[in-house]
Amino acid sequence: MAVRFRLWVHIPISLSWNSQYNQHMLYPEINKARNVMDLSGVWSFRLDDGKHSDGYAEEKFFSNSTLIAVPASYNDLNENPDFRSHCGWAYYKRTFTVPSSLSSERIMLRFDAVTHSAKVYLDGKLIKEHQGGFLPFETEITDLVKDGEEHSLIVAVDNRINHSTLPMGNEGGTAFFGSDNADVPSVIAAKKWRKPVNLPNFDFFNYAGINRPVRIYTTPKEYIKDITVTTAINGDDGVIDFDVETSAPGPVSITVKDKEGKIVAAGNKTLTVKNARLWWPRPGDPYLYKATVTYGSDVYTLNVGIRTVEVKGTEFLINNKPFYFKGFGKHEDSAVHGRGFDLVLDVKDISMIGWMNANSFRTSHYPYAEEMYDLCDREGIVIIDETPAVGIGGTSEDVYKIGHFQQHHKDVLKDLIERDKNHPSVVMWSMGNEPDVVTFPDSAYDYWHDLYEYTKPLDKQQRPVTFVVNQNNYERDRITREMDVVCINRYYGWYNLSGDMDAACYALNLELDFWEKQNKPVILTEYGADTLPGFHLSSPEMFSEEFQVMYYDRINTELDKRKFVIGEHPWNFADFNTIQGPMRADGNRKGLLTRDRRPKMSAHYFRKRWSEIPDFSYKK
Ligand code: E8X
Repeated sequence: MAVRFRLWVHIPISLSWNSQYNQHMLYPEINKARNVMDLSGVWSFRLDDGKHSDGYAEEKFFSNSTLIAVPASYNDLNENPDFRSHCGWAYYKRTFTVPSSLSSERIMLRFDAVTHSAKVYLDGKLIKEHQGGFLPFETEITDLVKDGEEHSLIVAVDNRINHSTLPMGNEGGTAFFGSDNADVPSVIAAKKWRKPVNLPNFDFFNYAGINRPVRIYTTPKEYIKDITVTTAINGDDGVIDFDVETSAPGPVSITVKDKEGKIVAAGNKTLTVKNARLWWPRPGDPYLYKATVTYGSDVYTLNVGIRTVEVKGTEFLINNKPFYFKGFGKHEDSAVHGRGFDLVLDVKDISMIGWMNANSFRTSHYPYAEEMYDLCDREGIVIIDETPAVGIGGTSEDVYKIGHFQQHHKDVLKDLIERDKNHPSVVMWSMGNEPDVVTFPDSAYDYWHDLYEYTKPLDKQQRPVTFVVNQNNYERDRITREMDVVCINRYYGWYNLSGDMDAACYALNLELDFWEKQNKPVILTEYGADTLPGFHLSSPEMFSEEFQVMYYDRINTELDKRKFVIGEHPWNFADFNTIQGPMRADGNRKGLLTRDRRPKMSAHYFRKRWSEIPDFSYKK
C-alpha cells in the first residue's frame, strides 16, 4: 500500500509589515494645486540569488540585473523558467529626480499595488513596508528628496504565500488541483531536496511584481486628506453628502457640475441637485456629475453618481428597482502582462462586456485596478468588489486556528472600502471567495460572523456585504445564509455529476429548494465548464463548445424558474493562466472568451440570452 505522506515545507517569513492600514486613498490627480509624476517604464530587476533573501539589496546587486517593465508581473517577462517558479524576494530599481518647481510642495510616493508584499528603499533607507498585493499604499518623501538631486528607488517584492497571507498558500501539501500530495515514493519525499515553492490554494497563477503604476504626486502643504460621498434620492432631487477630511481645521467649499459644465449645486456638506439625473447600470444612463472640493489652496475633483442600493426581501434594489445581475467572474490576467495593469485590455473588456449585453462582474478574487472602476462608473457596469481572501482552508487542520490572517483580513477590508467607497458602480462587498466553512463549521461561523459585523459599519453607504461560497454541504454551512446576499459557486454537471445534465439539474433544484426557504436573494456567482475553442461535437460532451452552451442553457432554464435567484455569473469571462497541475491544460479554460478575448459559442449564446433579459424587474 502506498505510504501517504504530507510534506511540510514551512517557509519562515517575517511578515513584519505595517498593519496600520492606509486610511487615505484618494487617487492621484493633476490639477491647479496638484501634480503627478508617473514612474512607469523600464526598471532594473533581479530575482533573489539566495544571498538576498531578507528583502534588502544593495546598489551593486544590480550590477548584472535584467530589464523589467513596470507596471507588470515579472513572471512572463523573461524566458528564464525561474521567473515563473520563483518563491521569495525579487528586486526592482530605478532612479528619479523631483523637479525644483515641486520642492515647496508636499511630496508623496504611491504604489497602486505590489504583489504580495513590499519593502521600499529610498537612497538605501527603508521608508515603507506593506503587506497585501492588490491595494495602494503610499509614504511622504517631502523631506527625503533634495532639490533637483537624483535619487535611487529600490523595491523588494516578496511573492510568498502561506497560511498568514491573502491569497492563501498551503504550507506543504497540496496546491489547488496540484499533484503534490500524490503518492510519491518516500525516498524522494525528504524535505531537504526541495527548494522553497509556493503552493497556491487557489486556481490562478501566482503572478507577482509591481503590478500597478508607481507615482510621485504632490499636494499643497495643507491639503484634502479624504472625501467620503453618500447619495440619496428625494423625489425628483438627488442629495449628495460630502464628508471632507483636511490636514488642519478650515473651511471647505464644494461645487457640483453637470455634464455640460453647469453648476447645479454648491455648499460645504450636504448638497441637493434639483431634478437630478440618476446613475443607472447599462444599458441605462450612468449619469455622472463632477464634484470639486476646495480647501485653502488645495483642490480635488471626483465623479459622483447619484444612486441608491438596498436589499429588500429577495430583491436587490438599485434606485429602488429590482436589479438582475448578468455578468461574470473575471480575472486581471493577460498574456505577457500577467496580472499587470493593462488599460488597453480593460478598455477591450468593457467593450466585450457590452457586446455580450452583460451589466456586471465580480472582481474575483482580489480588488482590481482603480482605473477599471472608473471605466465602470462611466459605462454603467455594476461591480461586486472582492478582497484577496481566497483559498482559506486547504488543510486538514482548522485554518481559522492555525492561520494568522485575521487582522490582515480586517485591514484589507478597511483599505478596500476606503479605496472604492465613492464608486457608484460598486454595489456590494465580498469578504472573500470559497473559504472552508464546513470542515470546522463553528470556527468558520465565528470567524466570518465577526468579520461581517466588522465590515458593515466601515461603509457609510451601508452597501450589502457577502462572501462567495463553493460547492459544499449547504445544510452544514451555517454562515452563508446570514449574508445580505447568498452568493454560491456551483458546478453540478462539471466537477460533480460530470456531463450528466439531467442529474445536475435535479441536484441543483434540490439545493435551490433549500435556498428558497432562506428568504434571501441568491446569485449564482460561479458555474462553468472548461471548453477548448474549436473543439466541436455533434453530441455534446465535456470540453466541447457545444457542451458549454448546453450546460449553461440547462442550468439557466432552472434558474429562470426561481424568482429569488437575482443573478447569473458564468465562470469565467475569459480563459486565464493558473498553476500547472493535472487538471489544467494551459490554464483554466472555462472562459466564454479565449484569453485573447475571442468569443466561444457560449459568448454568442449569452449575448442573445442577455439581450432578451431586462436589467430590472426580471421574473416579476
Ligand atoms: C474552477 C474555479 C476557480 O477557477 C475559481 O477561482 C474558484 C473554482 C470552482 C470550484 N472556483 O475550478 O474553475 C472548485 C471546485 C473544486 C472541486
